[in-house]
Amino acid sequence: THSSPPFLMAAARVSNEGGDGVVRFPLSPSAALVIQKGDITKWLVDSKTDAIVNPANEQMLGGGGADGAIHRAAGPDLLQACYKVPEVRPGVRCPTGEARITPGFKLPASHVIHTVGPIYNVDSNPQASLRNAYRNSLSVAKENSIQYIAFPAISCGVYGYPFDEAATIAISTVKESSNDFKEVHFVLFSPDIYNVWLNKANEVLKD
Ligand code: AR6
Repeated sequence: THSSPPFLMAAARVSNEGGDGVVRFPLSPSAALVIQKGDITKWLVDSKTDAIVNPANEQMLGGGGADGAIHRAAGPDLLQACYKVPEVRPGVRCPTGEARITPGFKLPASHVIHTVGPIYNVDSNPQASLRNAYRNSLSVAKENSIQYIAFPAISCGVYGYPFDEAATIAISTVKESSNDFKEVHFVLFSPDIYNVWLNKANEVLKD
């Protein structure tokens, strides 16, 4: 907005309607991690090499939460594209921890990377599964020459992952692949989760 301090204006390549609290952490001379509040379906960068990550389920045909919002904003073509993703076993297009890419259709983002985080109380190794969801999303992004990518807090809604533990995994995993991207964003809908992520980034990225 017009009232943003100049340093935040410079940091915010994003024009995220309704988004605020944009905080930028430089990871290298050419890469940054950006944490902000907001709705990931509105995330917009001035680039065609961009993607948002959808916290989906293994069936990959939509659902509630962010998944539902992403499908509504993308329009029905997204569901058609999801149907075309081959099943790896009956009813499963994207196993837990893996990732698949589709176009973004009516979304401001050019691509959607669908990933499936663990159901915290069901998965036998939720830490490994959550790390895989972030890692595989980033590697699918890299394979598709994505330079700007936005994540929500995968598994932190319906799937019940504790925020603090999820933040540690999310931020440390992004840090590992920071050289592959210009900007990795976390777009966080819930103020509680935004605060946890910000504190964790200050802790993990301090040096
Ligand atoms: N933008 C950013 N974050 C959002 C948005 C949004 N528009 N809407 C919700 N969130 P969840 P999960 C946050 O439940 O835990 C679906 O039914 C939300 O506040 O969307 O991985 C799928 O189909 C929370 O912090 O995903 C699966 O069945 C975070 O996004 C299942 O839910 C993730 O919450 C996946 O569960």
